[in-house]
Amino acid sequence: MPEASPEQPSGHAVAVDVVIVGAGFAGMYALHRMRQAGLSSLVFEAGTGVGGVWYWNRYPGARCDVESMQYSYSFSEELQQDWDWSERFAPQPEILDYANHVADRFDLRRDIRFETRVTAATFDEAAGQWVVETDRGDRVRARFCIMATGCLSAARVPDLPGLRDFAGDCFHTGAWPQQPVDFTGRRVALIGTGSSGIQATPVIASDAAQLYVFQRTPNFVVPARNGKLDADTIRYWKDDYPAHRARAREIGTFYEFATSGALDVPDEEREREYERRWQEGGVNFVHAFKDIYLDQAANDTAAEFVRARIRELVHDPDTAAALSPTDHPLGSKRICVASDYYEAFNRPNVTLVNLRREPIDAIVSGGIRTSEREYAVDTLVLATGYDAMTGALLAMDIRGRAGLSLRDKWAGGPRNYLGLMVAGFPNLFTVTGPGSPSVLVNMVIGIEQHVDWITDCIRHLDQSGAATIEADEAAEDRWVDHVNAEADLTLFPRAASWYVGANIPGKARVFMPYVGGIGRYRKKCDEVAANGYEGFRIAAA
Ligand code: N01
Repeated sequence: MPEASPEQPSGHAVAVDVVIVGAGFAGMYALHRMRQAGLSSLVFEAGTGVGGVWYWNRYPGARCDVESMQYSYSFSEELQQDWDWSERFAPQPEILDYANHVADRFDLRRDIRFETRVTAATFDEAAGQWVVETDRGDRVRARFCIMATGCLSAARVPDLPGLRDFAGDCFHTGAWPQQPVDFTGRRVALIGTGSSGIQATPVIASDAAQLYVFQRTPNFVVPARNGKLDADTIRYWKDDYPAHRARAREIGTFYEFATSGALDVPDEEREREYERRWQEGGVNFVHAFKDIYLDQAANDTAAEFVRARIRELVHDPDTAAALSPTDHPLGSKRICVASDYYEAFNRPNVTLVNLRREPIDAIVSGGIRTSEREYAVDTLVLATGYDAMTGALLAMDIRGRAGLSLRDKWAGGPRNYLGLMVAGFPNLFTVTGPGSPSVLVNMVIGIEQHVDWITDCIRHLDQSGAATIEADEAAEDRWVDHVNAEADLTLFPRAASWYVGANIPGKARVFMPYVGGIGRYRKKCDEVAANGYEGFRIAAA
């Protein structure tokens, strides 16, 4: 086992047991578990602080759409008892406070190198080590490399003609400045109507002189009905957190999962059920019937319910029609949860620009020119999403055996086993990688499951005197086929979403997350481990 010394000029070790890339929720927990396992570890983080997605996404209105009592670590009973959430859906600053609290409480910062971006990771076959390089000139050797780089962390700035000519301020929601942006009296253009743009719209509208929302594809938006957390809800969770967490490990997020199909019940009953969930708020709406994700006719009933609400909420019929999604099944793009989104379009200072009718010709120094007219703006907000799931990994030059490049291997879409390891890349783990439940479940649960599995795996290798573990190609092929087959049973592949890489020109169209559910997936991972890491090749030094 390499010692955590000598040191580089930066004060960090040149050799450690484990390099972890990223200090978001995954990287922080990985560091904690590696330390517990007695492994020397070093984390590289591009930001100045911990928190990952919650560090970067400081845009106005950013908050989590998983309820706060569920969106937190479960590994420490003291932590989950001590921490107090204030709202049903936690706002970004509070989640970032939580991440900082965890970093302090578990003394994580001393092994995190901030403002340092990993540029390359190369497997040295002779030494059986990864050589990790950074933009600060670090070159660190590690037996294991844990990529905790996040699923939605590579912000995508679209290739809009003239973008560089824009003379005003331009911000991407996923790389928001540390200091709050003051929109008071500003004319603002917001491009993109995914979860980020939809959350930001009403908040920016309340300050800006004028907000133009440039929409290419309308999304389904359900109301959050956010509010202060009441004492009874907090008590419900805290009185028996371990049991609730144990259940969450099987089901993911707590929703009311229905047992009947949408068309199995009379029309009035179906409407009542949608209305009840609409009034309660949150993602629970999509679980009103068991076949909403599976059957187009069932899905149509939910989609039409939402379109009817849009027509009620938005006063101008043309705007309501433009805001109504018709080109993808509800839920096949991540459902958006927001407060006062549709209502914002009734404000005199908010204008929807329908890019299907008037596409953007160019960004000009004073605003945006469409096929119809020029919109004069001072500030541009790009809510244009991410190169999801693979973008952050492929931004690094990762090379496995015989110089095999991950970029080349994944040119036709990500291939791996269990979303955890890639054949040809020994001892390199991906936390919530493509092919795992990841973005389709409460991320913290997915992260804890992966990090626990990785920790057990490394311990197993050390106890058995093994040096490397590597996914077997045949197992990888079978897993990729299984992930695709599961997705094909659902309506997910019918949308041109980031789930399939459709938002990135030239990216292979492959459905990336695993839809089979966290409980089933966990069982599979546990069985693989119990069967001596079936589907992996383990080798001695
Ligand atoms: O990104 P998106 P996001 N010209 O990819 C448009 C999570 N999240 O940051 O659909 C014009 O969903 C694009 O249009 P189109 C959540 O999982 C969670 O909003 O490609 N428009 C789309 O409207 C979410 O799904 C939370 O036609 C362009 C938008 O930009 C994921 O992050 C909050 C364009 C991008 O939407 C990503 O959400 C926030 C162009 N050239 C995010 N390029 C919560 O927990 C792109 N667009 C609540």
